[in-house]
Amino acid sequence: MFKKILIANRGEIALRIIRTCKEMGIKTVAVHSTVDRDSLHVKFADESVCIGPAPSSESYLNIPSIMAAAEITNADGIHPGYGFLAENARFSEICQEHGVKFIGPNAEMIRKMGDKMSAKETMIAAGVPVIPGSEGLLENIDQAKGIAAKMGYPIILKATAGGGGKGMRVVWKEEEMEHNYHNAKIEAKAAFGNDGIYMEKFVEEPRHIEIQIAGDQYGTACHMSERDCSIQRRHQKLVEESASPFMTPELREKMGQAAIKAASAINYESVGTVEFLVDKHRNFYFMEMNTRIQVEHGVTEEVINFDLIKEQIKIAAGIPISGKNYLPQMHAIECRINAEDPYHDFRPSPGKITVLHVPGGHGVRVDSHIYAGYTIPPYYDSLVAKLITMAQTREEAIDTMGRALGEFVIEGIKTTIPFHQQLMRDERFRNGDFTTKFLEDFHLKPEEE
Ligand code: MV4
Repeated sequence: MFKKILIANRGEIALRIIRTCKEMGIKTVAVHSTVDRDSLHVKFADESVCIGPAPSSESYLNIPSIMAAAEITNADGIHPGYGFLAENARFSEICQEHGVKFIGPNAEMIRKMGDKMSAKETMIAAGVPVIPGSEGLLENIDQAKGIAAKMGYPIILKATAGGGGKGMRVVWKEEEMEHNYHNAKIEAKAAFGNDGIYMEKFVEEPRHIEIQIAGDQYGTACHMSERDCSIQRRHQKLVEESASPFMTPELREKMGQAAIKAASAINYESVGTVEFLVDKHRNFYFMEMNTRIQVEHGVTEEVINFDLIKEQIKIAAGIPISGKNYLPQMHAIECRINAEDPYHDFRPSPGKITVLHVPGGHGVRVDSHIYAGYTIPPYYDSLVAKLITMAQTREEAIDTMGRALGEFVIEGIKTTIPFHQQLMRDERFRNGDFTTKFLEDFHLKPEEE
């Protein structure tokens, strides 16, 4: 087992990892930028190292600085959290070259899933359902028009180096193909330095349902059921839940087995997530695989009563997993509380938290790094807390969420709390009647002051 883990991250996820390390008797090293000097992850870790100035390119993405911090503190493992270096294949490789275990998959696994077209080809070969589309990357506009004519419009153009919604273009009819094709390529080149694009049939009003999986170093893989992440705004998830209100036991079994196939196809080692699009007929299609722990992992932890960070660390240490699959025993919902103003297009609202009251009581979990007097810096993501509630039924979990949101007091900054309060009262949401388009038609009522 590891003796000392360096956490190459900040905020709530750094804290989350430190907590599990403490329970496992593993020492922790926090790294931080100059503006994060007073952060809780620094205070809660056994040791800390400043790795650079505020911009993440010079601190949390600064590989030489992080490797130096691991070396001087004698860390034998590095946990990347999510974001930053979590899916950087080169970083995983560098850790390996320096004899420090990267707590996540190796470079080859990250690369296989990082290129979306090759990931899709791997899935086809493994027998995992994928969205019908081009075989390989598109070569020219005429070829693109030919494939689209055969398949039928609408279609979607996606960057092979993209993911998470970046660099996508929906094309509704042939006249729109030419400029979308060009723009998609230009955008992809600018954003990823790779202009490879491919085509898929556009699935209208799908649900985004993902399966949590784990694989160990000995080829065993299992699934831990689904999370429904359909409540998104501009590809930013705002609410996640498990079980999905759209799920059936049969579909869960089928999607769980498909996710295991996906993980096994690359001999996946660590915890990970296989994302699927699910259409109204409950057909499901592989979208992408995330080779990291995700923001929303907590809802799965609550419904299966299991510490995913502990499992991830154990897998990295070479401990085998049991191989059994996990089914939801509860219902859990997560609301992302961001430092954003939901009344003004969710614009960022960094600044000092003057007053703070955190909700508690039965069925409530709060994962957060904030405290009264803490200043949210403008340099990083706007997540300030993950509020999770759990209960026997979905309806009760929503009611508990409504109650907990009402207790949550964060003064000094704007937050997404009022948005979530209105969402929890929305009839369609309460009925589980939503797709990824839901928030386009959801309009916040004016402020109640
Ligand atoms: C799609 C799609 C419809 N059809 N692919 C968005 C994120 C990226 N992982 C893929 N995405 C989509 N791919 C086909 N063939 C619709 C989306 C999509 C979406 C997916 C999940 C959650 C929210 C979304 C919002 C808009 C579009």
